[in-house]
Parts: sequence; C-alpha cells; structure tokens
Amino acid sequence: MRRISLSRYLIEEQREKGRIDADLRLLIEVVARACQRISIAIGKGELGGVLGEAGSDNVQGEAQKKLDVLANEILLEANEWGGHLAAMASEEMEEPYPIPSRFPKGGYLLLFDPLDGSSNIDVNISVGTIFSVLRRPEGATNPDEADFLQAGSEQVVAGYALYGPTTTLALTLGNGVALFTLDREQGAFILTGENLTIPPDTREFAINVSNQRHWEAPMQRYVDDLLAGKEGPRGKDFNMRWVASMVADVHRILTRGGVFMYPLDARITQQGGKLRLLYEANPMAFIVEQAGGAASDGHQRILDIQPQRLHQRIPVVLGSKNEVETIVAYHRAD
Ligand code: AHM
Ligand code: MG
Repeated sequence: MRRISLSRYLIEEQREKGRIDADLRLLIEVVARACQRISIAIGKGELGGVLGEAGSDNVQGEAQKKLDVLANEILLEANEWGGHLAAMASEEMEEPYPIPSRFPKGGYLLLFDPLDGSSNIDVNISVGTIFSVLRRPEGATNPDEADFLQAGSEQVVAGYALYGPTTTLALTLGNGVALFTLDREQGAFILTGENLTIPPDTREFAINVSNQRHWEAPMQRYVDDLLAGKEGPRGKDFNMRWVASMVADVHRILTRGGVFMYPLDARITQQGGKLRLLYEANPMAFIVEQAGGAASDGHQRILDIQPQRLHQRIPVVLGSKNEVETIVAYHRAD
C-alpha cells in the first residue's frame, strides 16, 4: 500500500485520472480539514468544555449537543469562502445555507450530518461526520431546497469521518472506496486502504432490537429468524453489534461485512423512519454500493429514491449484498 496523503491522492485523481476537477478536489480537502478540527475538539472532551447540551433544539426537534453545533459551525465556516460551493445543507439547519454574497460561488452542493451519533458524545464512544456532494443544477444561482432534491445516484462524492480510537476518512468518488487514517502528528490523512470490499455474506447484524415490537411484520420475522440461529430457518448462528453511531456501525461493515438496519417503527411511521435520506442514507448507500454491498429501504434501492423534502427520513437496510437481498425478499413475501 502506497502511504500517500489525501492531498496527493486527490491530485492524482484529478491530474492523471481526470476523475475530479480542481473545485471538487478543493471541496474534499476542505471537508477533510474541517473533520480534523472536529476530531481535535472531540479528542479534548471534557477538557475542551465541549461536552453536554447546547440548550437548543434542531429542526427535527432533537436537543442539540454543544458538539453538534460546533461541528456544524466548523463545516460551514471552512466551506463558505473557497468558491467551490453554491450552497450547503445540514441536519442541524432547517433551510439550506447560502454562500454569503461576499464570496464567489461554485458548481457543487454540500450536504452533511456534522456529528452523527450524538447520543454517544458524552460517553466517549465513536461518533462521525457524514457528507454528500451533488452538482448544482443548471441555472440555480441561488440554490434552494428543491435544488437539493436529487436522487442519491446523482451524488458525485460521498464520505464519512469516524472519530474513534483513530480518526479515519472513508471516501468514494464513484470509483470504489478509499480509506484514510489521520496522522495526528503530521495533521494529514494518509491512504491506508483502497478498493474496500464488503463480503457478500455475513453472520453479523446491527439493529436496535429494543424496538422490535414496533417494527413492521417482515422485519420482525427476519430478526426472529436470525435469533433462532442454527436451529432456525437460516441454519446458522448470527452475532449482533450495535454502536448506535451509524458511522461506526457502517465502518465495521465496510471492514468485515454485516448488515445495518434502522427500520420503520410504528411510533415513527409518520416521519417515514429515523435516518435522514439526503445526508445519512444516501452517502452511506453510495459508499456501501461502491464497496460491493447493497442499500435498500426494504423495497427499493435507496439511491433510486426521488427525495421530496430536505430532511426526509427513510427506513435503511445496508451492508453485505446477499443479506440485504434476503431482507428485501422478506418484505416482498409480505
Ligand atoms: P443523530 O444523527 O441524531 O445522531 O441520529 C442518528 C443515529 C445513528 O447514528 C444511529 O444509527 C441511530 O441514530 C441510533 O439510534 P438509537 O438511539 O435509536 O439506537
Ligand atoms: Mg445522524
């Protein structure tokens, strides 16, 4: 493995392979730099005075943590002046964030969940940042919500930073998935994995099983069959893992396979699910597909869904391809 920096990786993707343009390269560099700053803030923990509640609610009515707010500000501030973006949208903001008029505008839209896994911040468990990049639609000089409503298959770049024992950055430019590890002394992301591949079969699943009684019938049946193990219809034992930070759960799947599920639940039917389509499900689905896995809402491919709203939520099933297909078959049989 060539231990090259993210900067060099991106230069090669631009110069030799022509896969990205200079603006997209700058965009990814800036997001990665913002993630480094978030990583430093998280690493200080209590000593940095960043733990605990911010005392406000976000657009989804969820209590914001200080780090949710800080990570959002870091990403906005880092990305607003470079000239590569036309607008941004975030889990933490009701409306899209326009690029201030004193700065030039570019051809891309950036969406993010600045700090995913908020319930894990105060207990020193891994959290992450998820991001997705779309093209600014032709003629959209001041992009509004409608300009962000593009199917996941339109994404040009997606990635996440995982703030765990090490900080890692998974990135897809639509041609496989590369992994970078933050070298804290150098202050640079270094390439540590290329062409990541999710094994098609698995014996590991991730779901918040405490919600089982609220799920729809096919998901209840599927998990019952997993729990029945060797003696059940699946004929093998399954292991369960649930970090409750989607980034960490997806990263485990990218590393060794598995399925991750956040299904529809009777208490959140109105909302359509728990996870957000545009800045959680879509970027993760893009990454997982690029690693040979699959991502579905139980019925259709996530990347094919036409979004209706910026903060739309959907059920999510993603990971090892054959297992995702098995889950879709349970839904079809219903
Ligand atoms: P968040 O964006 O507010 O942090 O919520 C999303 C998180 C996911 O990271 C995780 O998979 C899920 O919510 C955990 O939910 P639960 O607390 O129900 O286990
Ligand atoms: Mg989230």
